[in-house]
Amino acid sequence: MSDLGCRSCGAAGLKPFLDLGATPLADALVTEENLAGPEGHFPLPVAFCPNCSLVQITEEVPPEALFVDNYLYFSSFSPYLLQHSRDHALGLIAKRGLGADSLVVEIASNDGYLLRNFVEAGVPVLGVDPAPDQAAAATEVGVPTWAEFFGTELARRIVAEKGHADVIIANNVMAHVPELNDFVAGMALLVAEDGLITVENPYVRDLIEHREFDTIYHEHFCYYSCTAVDALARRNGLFLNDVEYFADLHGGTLRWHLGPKENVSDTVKEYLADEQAKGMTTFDYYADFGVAVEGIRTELLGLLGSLKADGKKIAAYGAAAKGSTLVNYVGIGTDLVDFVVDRNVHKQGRYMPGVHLPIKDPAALLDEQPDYVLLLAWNFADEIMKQQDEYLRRGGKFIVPVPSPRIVP
Ligand code: JHZ
Repeated sequence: MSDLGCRSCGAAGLKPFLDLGATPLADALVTEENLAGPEGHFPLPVAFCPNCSLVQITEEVPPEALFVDNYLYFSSFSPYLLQHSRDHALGLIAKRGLGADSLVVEIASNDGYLLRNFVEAGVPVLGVDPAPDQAAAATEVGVPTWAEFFGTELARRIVAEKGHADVIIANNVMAHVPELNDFVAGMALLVAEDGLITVENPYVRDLIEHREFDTIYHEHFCYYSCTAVDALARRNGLFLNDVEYFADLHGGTLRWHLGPKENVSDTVKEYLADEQAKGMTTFDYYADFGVAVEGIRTELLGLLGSLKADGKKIAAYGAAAKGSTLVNYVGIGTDLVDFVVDRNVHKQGRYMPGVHLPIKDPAALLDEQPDYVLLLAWNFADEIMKQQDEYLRRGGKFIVPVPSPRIVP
């Protein structure tokens, strides 16, 4: 347990409520040559801050080890995410009247999946992403990208070279930074006086209520409520002015609108009141989560074990980071699951961290027709099931692990 206090407000007295044990780094997929080599395992304890309501992990792996070496997550493998991102970009262009004189900066711009929509419309952009392969892929599709970590120091350099940003977008990255206040203060420095910052992240309410424990891993330092974001923003000279909800994105995502001027919408006020009413600002809301998660482990192990005992063949879908948490925490090795499939060609041919399930092309589902497929990327259930209609038509079934294991259809 860290004795440094809360990552956001600095208060002491964090209250632990879940311990996922020592797990390997979720995206550190193992190559064939390294299978016999040593693999780091790191503790994964989760705590709540009674002062500012931020949920956070209290162990720290250096960000370079998480996002620079061996980081294989490319955003462009989900058509659903691409459409969501395009809608966001086109909406911003229209609503903010963006054009050739504007500047849009995206932090964690990955392979340019989002910024390319602005480029297409003639709006100048800058991507920021420390992952070298993703930054190179973005540059190749015409999205200028600085392969660096974002914070106040980089924000100053961007302002000096390019001016202030009319729009800053930070999707699925505010969870990924250990120095939260420096990150948000950086956005406050970079945004224009009348500019807008949009930040997307999975909602901690959905994590708890839908038992999405597998979205907890070392890359995700924090798990946000509106209450926690509001406090974090204000501390750094920004205001949480609006919020949108996307139920189907990453298990339930919020898009927070932050700005340098206070103009708080009724929707934000309703979310803040609702979080109070639900008890999300108190420890009790989180207290039973560990027991619920242990229940999922027992149930899933029982289900997979009995299917195996009946001679069934089981595979898995999605070499996702969340998949790594799940198979390692539950203890799902090659004795239960033969292989994992994933469309990301960079992941194929490697092995899941820790348990070393081999990763194959999704075509293996039709070639080998396992009886069951454990859906590790459950957040893309609709998309994946549509794509696997032939596997289903031939009698295949999926096992969805959360909120509690169930067989579909
Ligand atoms: P996916 C990611 O986590 C990355 P992960 C990151 N850590 C983050 O913060 C969260 O999202 C929010 C594959 N796939 O995106 C692609 C198919 O094979 O749910 C991915 O490898 N076929 C930054 O890694 C994996 O599944 C498909 O049809 O937990 C999904 O990983 C689709 C749609 C995906 O999240």
